[in-house]
Amino acid sequence: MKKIAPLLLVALCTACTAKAPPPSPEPKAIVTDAAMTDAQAAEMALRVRAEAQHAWQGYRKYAWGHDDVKPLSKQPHDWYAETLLMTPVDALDTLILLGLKDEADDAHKLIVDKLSFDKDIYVSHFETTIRELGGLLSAYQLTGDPKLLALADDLATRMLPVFDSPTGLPWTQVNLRTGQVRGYESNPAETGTLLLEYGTLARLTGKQAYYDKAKRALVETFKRRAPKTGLVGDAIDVRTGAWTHTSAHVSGRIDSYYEYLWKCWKLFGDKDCLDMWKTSIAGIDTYLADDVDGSLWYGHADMATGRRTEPYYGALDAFLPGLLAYSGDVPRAARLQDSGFRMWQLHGIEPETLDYRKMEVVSAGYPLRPEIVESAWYLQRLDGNPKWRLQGKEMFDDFVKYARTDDGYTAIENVVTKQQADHMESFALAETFKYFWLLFAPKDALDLDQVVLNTEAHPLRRVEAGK
Ligand code: DMJ
Repeated sequence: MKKIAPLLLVALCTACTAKAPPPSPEPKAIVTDAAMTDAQAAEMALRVRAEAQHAWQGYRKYAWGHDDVKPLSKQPHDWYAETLLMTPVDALDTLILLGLKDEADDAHKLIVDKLSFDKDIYVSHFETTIRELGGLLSAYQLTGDPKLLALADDLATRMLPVFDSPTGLPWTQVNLRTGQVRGYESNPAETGTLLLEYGTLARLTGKQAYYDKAKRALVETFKRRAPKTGLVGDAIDVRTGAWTHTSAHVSGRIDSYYEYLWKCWKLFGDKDCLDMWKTSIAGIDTYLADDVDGSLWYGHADMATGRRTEPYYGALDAFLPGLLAYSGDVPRAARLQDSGFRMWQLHGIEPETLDYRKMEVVSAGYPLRPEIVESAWYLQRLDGNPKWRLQGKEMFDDFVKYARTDDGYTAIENVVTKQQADHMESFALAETFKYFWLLFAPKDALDLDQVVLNTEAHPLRRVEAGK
Protein backbone atom coordinates (compact mmCIF):
# COMPACT_ATOMS: atom_id res chain seq x y z
CA MET A 1 0.00 0.00 0.00
CA LYS A 2 1.40 3.35 -1.03
CA LYS A 3 1.58 6.10 1.54
CA ILE A 4 -1.30 8.50 1.13
CA ALA A 5 -0.29 12.14 1.02
CA PRO A 6 -2.33 14.29 3.41
CA LEU A 7 -4.81 16.53 1.62
CA LEU A 8 -5.82 18.70 4.45
CA LEU A 9 -4.75 21.00 7.12
CA VAL A 10 -7.62 21.87 9.36
CA ALA A 11 -6.00 24.25 11.83
CA LEU A 12 -7.95 27.48 11.68
CA CYS A 13 -6.49 30.92 12.21
CA THR A 14 -7.98 32.06 15.49
CA ALA A 15 -5.06 34.26 16.44
CA CYS A 16 -5.71 37.00 13.91
CA THR A 17 -6.54 40.31 15.53
CA ALA A 18 -7.86 42.63 12.80
CA LYS A 19 -11.03 44.55 13.74
CA ALA A 20 -14.48 43.51 12.53
CA PRO A 21 -15.85 45.53 9.58
CA PRO A 22 -18.55 48.10 10.36
CA PRO A 23 -22.08 46.76 9.96
CA SER A 24 -23.61 47.35 6.55
CA PRO A 25 -26.21 50.13 6.48
CA GLU A 26 -28.24 48.05 4.02
CA PRO A 27 -28.79 44.60 5.51
CA LYS A 28 -29.44 43.13 2.09
CA ALA A 29 -26.72 45.00 0.15
CA ILE A 30 -23.65 43.16 -1.08
CA VAL A 31 -20.79 44.75 0.82
CA THR A 32 -17.70 45.02 -1.35
CA ASP A 33 -15.51 47.41 0.59
CA ALA A 34 -15.43 45.42 3.82
CA ALA A 35 -13.63 42.20 4.44
CA MET A 36 -14.15 39.33 6.80
CA THR A 37 -11.11 39.04 9.02
CA ASP A 38 -9.27 35.75 9.29
CA ALA A 39 -10.54 35.42 12.84
CA GLN A 40 -14.15 35.95 11.74
CA ALA A 41 -13.70 33.45 8.93
CA ALA A 42 -12.27 30.95 11.40
CA GLU A 43 -15.28 31.49 13.64
CA MET A 44 -17.60 30.89 10.68
CA ALA A 45 -15.75 27.69 9.80
CA LEU A 46 -16.25 26.45 13.35
CA ARG A 47 -19.94 27.36 13.17
CA VAL A 48 -20.35 25.45 9.92
CA ARG A 49 -18.54 22.49 11.45
CA ALA A 50 -20.89 22.48 14.45
CA GLU A 51 -23.95 22.61 12.18
CA ALA A 52 -22.61 19.80 10.00
CA GLN A 53 -22.22 17.76 13.17
CA HIS A 54 -25.84 18.56 14.06
CA ALA A 55 -26.99 17.37 10.62
CA TRP A 56 -24.94 14.19 10.94
CA GLN A 57 -26.37 13.49 14.39
CA GLY A 58 -29.90 13.55 12.95
CA TYR A 59 -28.90 10.85 10.49
CA ARG A 60 -27.00 8.94 13.20
CA LYS A 61 -29.94 8.96 15.58
CA TYR A 62 -32.84 8.14 13.26
CA ALA A 63 -31.46 6.52 10.13
CA TRP A 64 -28.25 4.74 11.04
CA GLY A 65 -27.46 2.08 8.44
CA HIS A 66 -29.99 3.48 5.93
CA ASP A 67 -29.53 5.76 2.94
CA ASP A 68 -30.78 8.98 4.47
CA VAL A 69 -32.97 10.54 7.11
CA LYS A 70 -36.37 12.20 7.02
CA PRO A 71 -35.67 14.88 9.59
CA LEU A 72 -39.26 15.92 10.36
CA SER A 73 -40.85 12.51 10.73
CA LYS A 74 -37.56 11.20 12.19
CA GLN A 75 -37.66 8.13 10.00
CA PRO A 76 -35.04 6.40 7.88
CA HIS A 77 -35.35 6.39 4.11
CA ASP A 78 -33.81 4.07 1.51
CA TRP A 79 -33.65 4.72 -2.21
CA TYR A 80 -34.17 1.05 -3.11
CA ALA A 81 -35.34 -2.14 -1.42
CA GLU A 82 -31.97 -2.40 0.30
CA THR A 83 -29.66 0.28 1.66
CA LEU A 84 -26.47 1.46 -0.03
CA LEU A 85 -25.48 3.59 2.99
CA MET A 86 -25.79 6.67 0.80
CA THR A 87 -25.34 9.27 3.54
CA PRO A 88 -22.31 7.72 5.28
CA VAL A 89 -20.54 7.10 1.96
CA ASP A 90 -21.33 10.57 0.65
CA ALA A 91 -20.47 12.27 3.95
CA LEU A 92 -17.29 10.47 4.99
CA ASP A 93 -14.77 12.81 3.34
CA THR A 94 -16.64 15.85 4.70
CA LEU A 95 -16.44 14.45 8.22
CA ILE A 96 -12.71 13.84 7.74
CA LEU A 97 -12.02 17.27 6.26
CA LEU A 98 -13.96 19.07 8.97
CA GLY A 99 -12.04 17.19 11.64
CA LEU A 100 -15.11 15.41 13.01
CA LYS A 101 -13.02 12.42 13.91
CA ASP A 102 -15.43 10.35 16.00
CA GLU A 103 -18.17 10.75 13.40
CA ALA A 104 -15.75 9.92 10.57
CA ASP A 105 -14.50 6.80 12.37
CA ASP A 106 -18.08 5.73 12.98
CA ALA A 107 -19.06 6.16 9.32
CA HIS A 108 -15.87 4.49 8.10
CA LYS A 109 -16.46 1.45 10.32
CA LEU A 110 -20.08 1.13 9.23
CA ILE A 111 -19.04 1.19 5.58
CA VAL A 112 -16.28 -1.40 5.79
CA ASP A 113 -18.33 -3.66 8.10
CA LYS A 114 -21.68 -3.49 6.37
CA LEU A 115 -21.55 -2.16 2.83
CA SER A 116 -22.07 -4.78 0.17
CA PHE A 117 -23.06 -4.27 -3.44
CA ASP A 118 -24.19 -7.85 -3.94
CA LYS A 119 -27.83 -6.79 -4.03
CA ASP A 120 -30.66 -7.65 -6.39
CA ILE A 121 -31.62 -4.04 -7.02
CA TYR A 122 -31.62 -1.78 -10.07
CA VAL A 123 -29.79 1.41 -9.23
CA SER A 124 -29.31 4.71 -11.01
CA HIS A 125 -25.91 4.44 -12.65
CA PHE A 126 -25.28 8.19 -12.54
CA GLU A 127 -26.26 8.75 -8.90
CA THR A 128 -24.42 5.65 -7.75
CA THR A 129 -21.31 6.75 -9.60
CA ILE A 130 -21.14 10.32 -8.34
CA ARG A 131 -22.19 9.59 -4.75
CA GLU A 132 -20.98 6.06 -3.96
CA LEU A 133 -18.05 5.53 -6.31
CA GLY A 134 -16.89 9.13 -5.88
CA GLY A 135 -17.30 8.95 -2.10
CA LEU A 136 -15.44 5.66 -1.76
CA LEU A 137 -12.54 6.81 -3.94
CA SER A 138 -12.11 10.06 -2.11
CA ALA A 139 -12.36 8.35 1.29
CA TYR A 140 -9.78 5.82 0.13
CA GLN A 141 -7.38 8.56 -0.89
CA LEU A 142 -7.86 10.34 2.44
CA THR A 143 -7.53 7.27 4.68
CA GLY A 144 -5.44 4.81 2.67
CA ASP A 145 -7.82 1.99 3.68
CA PRO A 146 -7.63 -0.62 0.88
CA LYS A 147 -11.08 -1.95 1.81
CA LEU A 148 -12.59 1.28 0.48
CA LEU A 149 -10.79 0.87 -2.83
CA ALA A 150 -11.91 -2.78 -3.01
CA LEU A 151 -15.51 -1.67 -2.51
CA ALA A 152 -15.15 0.92 -5.27
CA ASP A 153 -13.64 -1.63 -7.63
CA ASP A 154 -16.40 -4.15 -6.87
CA LEU A 155 -19.11 -1.55 -7.44
CA ALA A 156 -17.64 -0.38 -10.74
CA THR A 157 -17.25 -3.95 -11.99
CA ARG A 158 -20.92 -4.58 -11.25
CA MET A 159 -21.94 -1.42 -13.08
CA LEU A 160 -19.78 -1.85 -16.20
CA PRO A 161 -22.51 -3.62 -18.25
CA VAL A 162 -24.27 -0.24 -18.59
CA PHE A 163 -21.77 0.72 -21.26
CA ASP A 164 -22.77 -2.19 -23.51
CA SER A 165 -25.30 -0.27 -25.58
CA PRO A 166 -25.33 0.15 -29.36
CA THR A 167 -23.84 3.65 -28.99
CA GLY A 168 -21.57 3.30 -25.97
CA LEU A 169 -23.86 5.74 -24.15
CA PRO A 170 -24.71 4.03 -20.84
CA TRP A 171 -28.09 2.59 -19.96
CA THR A 172 -29.46 4.51 -16.99
CA GLN A 173 -29.95 1.63 -14.53
CA VAL A 174 -28.14 -1.57 -13.66
CA ASN A 175 -28.95 -4.49 -11.40
CA LEU A 176 -26.00 -4.76 -9.04
CA ARG A 177 -26.30 -8.54 -8.68
CA THR A 178 -27.21 -9.71 -12.16
CA GLY A 179 -25.65 -6.98 -14.29
CA GLN A 180 -28.91 -6.61 -16.22
CA VAL A 181 -29.46 -3.13 -17.58
CA ARG A 182 -32.48 -1.02 -18.42
CA GLY A 183 -33.45 2.60 -19.08
CA TYR A 184 -32.76 4.00 -22.54
CA GLU A 185 -33.90 7.59 -22.11
CA SER A 186 -30.89 9.38 -20.70
CA ASN A 187 -29.34 12.84 -20.79
CA PRO A 188 -25.86 14.40 -21.02
CA ALA A 189 -25.45 14.69 -17.24
CA GLU A 190 -26.00 10.93 -16.94
CA THR A 191 -23.90 9.94 -19.95
CA GLY A 192 -21.11 12.45 -19.38
CA THR A 193 -20.52 12.67 -15.63
CA LEU A 194 -18.56 9.47 -15.15
CA LEU A 195 -14.96 9.95 -16.21
CA LEU A 196 -13.56 11.51 -13.04
CA GLU A 197 -14.68 8.52 -10.99
CA TYR A 198 -14.03 5.69 -13.47
CA GLY A 199 -10.80 7.36 -14.61
CA THR A 200 -9.46 7.64 -11.07
CA LEU A 201 -10.37 4.01 -10.45
CA ALA A 202 -8.57 3.03 -13.65
CA ARG A 203 -5.43 4.80 -12.45
CA LEU A 204 -5.64 3.23 -8.99
CA THR A 205 -6.30 -0.32 -10.19
CA GLY A 206 -4.52 -0.35 -13.54
CA LYS A 207 -7.79 -1.40 -15.22
CA GLN A 208 -7.76 0.85 -18.27
CA ALA A 209 -11.23 -0.32 -19.42
CA TYR A 210 -12.79 1.87 -16.73
CA TYR A 211 -11.25 4.96 -18.27
CA ASP A 212 -11.95 3.98 -21.85
CA LYS A 213 -15.64 3.17 -21.39
CA ALA A 214 -16.44 6.32 -19.42
CA LYS A 215 -14.47 8.46 -21.86
CA ARG A 216 -16.25 6.94 -24.82
CA ALA A 217 -19.60 7.84 -23.24
CA LEU A 218 -18.43 11.42 -22.85
CA VAL A 219 -17.11 11.63 -26.41
CA GLU A 220 -20.25 10.03 -27.86
CA THR A 221 -22.30 12.71 -26.07
CA PHE A 222 -20.09 15.49 -27.40
CA LYS A 223 -20.19 14.08 -30.94
CA ARG A 224 -23.93 14.61 -30.97
CA ARG A 225 -23.74 18.35 -30.20
CA ALA A 226 -25.51 20.70 -32.61
CA PRO A 227 -23.11 21.76 -35.39
CA LYS A 228 -24.00 25.43 -35.27
CA THR A 229 -24.07 26.04 -31.51
CA GLY A 230 -21.87 23.30 -30.07
CA LEU A 231 -24.63 22.72 -27.49
CA VAL A 232 -26.30 19.50 -26.41
CA GLY A 233 -29.95 18.79 -25.70
CA ASP A 234 -31.36 17.46 -22.45
CA ALA A 235 -32.68 14.00 -23.36
CA ILE A 236 -31.06 11.34 -25.53
CA ASP A 237 -31.90 7.75 -26.47
CA VAL A 238 -28.89 5.55 -25.73
CA ARG A 239 -30.07 2.90 -28.23
CA THR A 240 -29.93 5.25 -31.21
CA GLY A 241 -28.04 8.32 -29.99
CA ALA A 242 -30.93 10.52 -31.15
CA TRP A 243 -31.95 13.54 -29.11
CA THR A 244 -35.45 13.18 -27.68
CA HIS A 245 -35.52 16.67 -26.20
CA THR A 246 -33.54 19.53 -27.67
CA SER A 247 -33.58 22.17 -24.99
CA ALA A 248 -30.08 23.53 -24.30
CA HIS A 249 -29.13 24.99 -20.90
CA VAL A 250 -26.76 24.45 -17.99
CA SER A 251 -29.38 23.16 -15.59
CA GLY A 252 -30.23 19.65 -14.39
CA ARG A 253 -29.89 16.89 -17.01
CA ILE A 254 -26.96 18.73 -18.65
CA ASP A 255 -24.99 20.68 -15.98
CA SER A 256 -22.24 18.28 -14.92
CA TYR A 257 -21.55 17.10 -18.50
CA TYR A 258 -19.97 20.50 -19.14
CA GLU A 259 -18.34 20.44 -15.71
CA TYR A 260 -16.58 17.14 -16.48
CA LEU A 261 -15.24 18.32 -19.85
CA TRP A 262 -13.15 20.89 -17.99
CA LYS A 263 -12.43 18.76 -14.95
CA CYS A 264 -11.21 15.69 -16.85
CA TRP A 265 -8.66 17.96 -18.46
CA LYS A 266 -7.65 19.22 -14.99
CA LEU A 267 -7.51 15.78 -13.38
CA PHE A 268 -6.05 13.67 -16.16
CA GLY A 269 -4.50 16.22 -18.52
CA ASP A 270 -6.56 14.62 -21.30
CA LYS A 271 -6.23 17.02 -24.25
CA ASP A 272 -9.42 15.69 -25.90
CA CYS A 273 -11.33 16.95 -22.87
CA LEU A 274 -9.77 20.40 -23.19
CA ASP A 275 -10.73 20.58 -26.87
CA MET A 276 -14.30 19.48 -26.15
CA TRP A 277 -14.51 22.02 -23.33
CA LYS A 278 -13.33 24.90 -25.54
CA THR A 279 -15.92 24.13 -28.19
CA SER A 280 -18.65 23.79 -25.59
CA ILE A 281 -17.94 26.88 -23.51
CA ALA A 282 -17.86 29.00 -26.67
CA GLY A 283 -21.42 27.84 -27.44
CA ILE A 284 -22.56 28.33 -23.85
CA ASP A 285 -21.23 31.90 -23.73
CA THR A 286 -22.63 32.74 -27.16
CA TYR A 287 -26.11 31.25 -27.00
CA LEU A 288 -27.03 30.79 -23.35
CA ALA A 289 -25.61 33.96 -21.79
CA ASP A 290 -28.29 36.62 -21.41
CA ASP A 291 -27.63 40.22 -20.40
CA VAL A 292 -30.68 41.72 -18.71
CA ASP A 293 -30.38 45.36 -17.66
CA GLY A 294 -26.69 44.92 -16.95
CA SER A 295 -27.07 41.63 -15.06
CA LEU A 296 -25.62 38.45 -16.54
CA TRP A 297 -27.73 35.27 -16.57
CA TYR A 298 -27.57 32.00 -18.52
CA GLY A 299 -30.95 30.82 -19.80
CA HIS A 300 -32.42 28.13 -22.04
CA ALA A 301 -32.20 27.99 -25.84
CA ASP A 302 -32.91 25.66 -28.71
CA MET A 303 -29.80 23.52 -29.20
CA ALA A 304 -29.86 23.64 -33.01
CA THR A 305 -30.47 27.34 -33.62
CA GLY A 306 -29.49 28.96 -30.33
CA ARG A 307 -32.84 30.77 -30.25
CA ARG A 308 -33.74 31.82 -26.70
CA THR A 309 -36.55 29.78 -25.19
CA GLU A 310 -37.05 30.18 -21.43
CA PRO A 311 -35.34 32.89 -19.36
CA TYR A 312 -34.76 30.42 -16.56
CA TYR A 313 -31.88 30.10 -14.08
CA GLY A 314 -31.96 28.16 -10.82
CA ALA A 315 -30.25 26.43 -7.94
CA LEU A 316 -28.66 23.78 -10.18
CA ASP A 317 -27.44 26.31 -12.78
CA ALA A 318 -25.63 28.10 -9.95
CA PHE A 319 -22.59 25.80 -10.33
CA LEU A 320 -21.65 27.70 -13.49
CA PRO A 321 -19.90 30.69 -11.87
CA GLY A 322 -17.58 28.26 -10.09
CA LEU A 323 -16.82 26.43 -13.30
CA LEU A 324 -16.26 29.68 -15.21
CA ALA A 325 -13.85 30.88 -12.53
CA TYR A 326 -12.06 27.52 -12.37
CA SER A 327 -11.58 27.54 -16.15
CA GLY A 328 -10.19 31.09 -16.14
CA ASP A 329 -13.13 33.41 -16.81
CA VAL A 330 -13.38 35.20 -13.48
CA PRO A 331 -15.11 38.33 -14.85
CA ARG A 332 -18.15 36.44 -16.15
CA ALA A 333 -18.08 34.17 -13.12
CA ALA A 334 -18.27 37.14 -10.77
CA ARG A 335 -21.14 38.80 -12.64
CA LEU A 336 -23.12 35.56 -12.79
CA GLN A 337 -22.55 34.83 -9.11
CA ASP A 338 -23.89 38.29 -8.27
CA SER A 339 -27.03 37.44 -10.26
CA GLY A 340 -27.32 34.11 -8.45
CA PHE A 341 -27.02 35.90 -5.14
CA ARG A 342 -29.88 38.22 -6.18
CA MET A 343 -31.90 35.08 -6.83
CA TRP A 344 -31.03 33.87 -3.31
CA GLN A 345 -31.93 37.21 -1.71
CA LEU A 346 -35.30 37.44 -3.46
CA HIS A 347 -36.83 35.18 -0.78
CA GLY A 348 -33.86 34.60 1.51
CA ILE A 349 -33.31 31.09 0.06
CA GLU A 350 -32.90 30.30 -3.63
CA PRO A 351 -35.65 28.54 -5.62
CA GLU A 352 -35.13 25.58 -7.90
CA THR A 353 -36.06 27.73 -10.92
CA LEU A 354 -36.40 31.48 -11.42
CA ASP A 355 -37.72 33.47 -14.36
CA TYR A 356 -34.92 36.04 -14.29
CA ARG A 357 -36.64 38.49 -16.62
CA LYS A 358 -39.69 38.75 -14.37
CA MET A 359 -37.75 37.86 -11.21
CA GLU A 360 -40.51 35.37 -10.40
CA VAL A 361 -40.21 31.91 -8.91
CA VAL A 362 -41.10 29.13 -11.36
CA SER A 363 -40.29 26.16 -9.13
CA ALA A 364 -40.21 26.89 -5.40
CA GLY A 365 -38.43 23.97 -3.72
CA TYR A 366 -34.95 24.04 -2.14
CA PRO A 367 -33.59 20.55 -1.40
CA LEU A 368 -30.46 21.92 0.38
CA ARG A 369 -28.52 22.32 -2.86
CA PRO A 370 -24.84 23.30 -2.74
CA GLU A 371 -24.11 24.87 -6.13
CA ILE A 372 -24.29 28.55 -5.25
CA VAL A 373 -22.00 27.97 -2.26
CA GLU A 374 -19.63 25.93 -4.42
CA SER A 375 -19.36 28.90 -6.78
CA ALA A 376 -18.75 31.33 -3.93
CA TRP A 377 -15.88 29.11 -2.79
CA TYR A 378 -14.23 28.83 -6.22
CA LEU A 379 -14.49 32.59 -6.63
CA GLN A 380 -13.14 33.29 -3.15
CA ARG A 381 -10.27 30.92 -3.80
CA LEU A 382 -9.48 32.18 -7.28
CA ASP A 383 -10.05 35.93 -7.13
CA GLY A 384 -9.86 36.55 -3.39
CA ASN A 385 -12.60 39.20 -3.34
CA PRO A 386 -13.88 39.41 0.27
CA LYS A 387 -17.46 39.73 -0.89
CA TRP A 388 -17.76 36.02 -1.64
CA ARG A 389 -17.31 35.20 2.03
CA LEU A 390 -19.79 37.89 2.98
CA GLN A 391 -22.31 36.45 0.54
CA GLY A 392 -21.54 33.04 2.03
CA LYS A 393 -22.19 34.25 5.55
CA GLU A 394 -25.56 35.69 4.59
CA MET A 395 -26.50 32.46 2.80
CA PHE A 396 -25.38 30.35 5.75
CA ASP A 397 -27.42 32.47 8.17
CA ASP A 398 -30.50 31.96 5.98
CA PHE A 399 -29.72 28.27 5.55
CA VAL A 400 -29.61 27.76 9.32
CA LYS A 401 -32.66 29.93 9.90
CA TYR A 402 -34.94 28.05 7.52
CA ALA A 403 -33.55 24.52 7.11
CA ARG A 404 -32.42 23.63 10.64
CA THR A 405 -34.61 21.29 12.67
CA ASP A 406 -34.26 19.93 16.19
CA ASP A 407 -32.66 16.84 14.75
CA GLY A 408 -30.81 17.90 11.66
CA TYR A 409 -31.42 19.83 8.47
CA THR A 410 -34.32 19.48 6.11
CA ALA A 411 -35.27 20.59 2.60
CA ILE A 412 -37.57 23.56 2.01
CA GLU A 413 -40.81 22.76 0.22
CA ASN A 414 -41.46 26.35 -0.78
CA VAL A 415 -38.90 29.14 -0.52
CA VAL A 416 -41.63 31.78 -0.55
CA THR A 417 -43.58 30.43 2.44
CA LYS A 418 -40.53 28.67 3.97
CA GLN A 419 -42.62 25.58 4.60
CA GLN A 420 -40.23 22.71 5.31
CA ALA A 421 -40.17 19.36 3.51
CA ASP A 422 -39.18 16.06 5.08
CA HIS A 423 -35.90 14.97 3.53
CA MET A 424 -32.18 15.51 3.79
CA GLU A 425 -30.43 14.38 0.62
CA SER A 426 -26.97 12.94 1.14
CA PHE A 427 -25.49 15.83 -0.85
CA ALA A 428 -26.25 18.17 2.06
CA LEU A 429 -23.37 16.60 3.98
CA ALA A 430 -21.31 15.63 0.93
CA GLU A 431 -21.44 19.08 -0.63
CA THR A 432 -23.38 21.91 1.00
CA PHE A 433 -21.72 21.80 4.40
CA LYS A 434 -18.36 21.02 2.80
CA TYR A 435 -18.47 24.04 0.50
CA PHE A 436 -19.68 26.32 3.29
CA TRP A 437 -16.78 25.12 5.42
CA LEU A 438 -14.21 25.44 2.62
CA LEU A 439 -15.39 28.99 1.95
CA PHE A 440 -14.37 30.04 5.46
CA ALA A 441 -11.48 27.65 6.08
CA PRO A 442 -7.86 28.58 5.37
CA LYS A 443 -6.68 28.16 1.80
CA ASP A 444 -4.51 25.13 2.57
CA ALA A 445 -7.50 23.17 3.91
CA LEU A 446 -7.74 21.70 0.42
CA ASP A 447 -5.01 21.99 -2.18
CA LEU A 448 -6.72 22.75 -5.50
CA ASP A 449 -3.45 22.04 -7.31
CA GLN A 450 -3.55 18.45 -6.08
CA VAL A 451 -7.21 17.54 -6.27
CA VAL A 452 -10.23 17.98 -8.50
CA LEU A 453 -13.66 17.76 -6.88
CA ASN A 454 -16.17 15.53 -8.58
CA THR A 455 -19.70 16.82 -9.10
CA GLU A 456 -20.68 15.55 -5.63
CA ALA A 457 -17.76 17.50 -4.05
CA HIS A 458 -15.58 14.45 -3.51
CA PRO A 459 -11.95 15.55 -3.85
CA LEU A 460 -10.05 13.20 -6.16
CA ARG A 461 -6.30 13.38 -6.07
CA ARG A 462 -4.26 13.18 -9.25
CA VAL A 463 -2.81 9.73 -9.75
CA GLU A 464 -0.19 9.18 -12.41
CA ALA A 465 -0.98 6.46 -14.94
CA GLY A 466 0.48 3.13 -13.86
CA LYS A 467 1.09 4.22 -10.25
C1 DMJ B 1 -25.70 16.57 -6.59
O1 DMJ B 1 -26.04 15.24 -6.56
C2 DMJ B 1 -24.66 16.84 -7.65
O2 DMJ B 1 -24.03 18.07 -7.38
C3 DMJ B 1 -25.22 16.82 -9.05
O3 DMJ B 1 -24.26 17.18 -10.00
C4 DMJ B 1 -26.37 17.80 -9.14
N1 DMJ B 1 -27.35 17.59 -8.10
C5 DMJ B 1 -26.93 17.40 -6.74
C6 DMJ B 1 -26.84 18.67 -5.90
O4 DMJ B 1 -27.73 19.63 -6.16
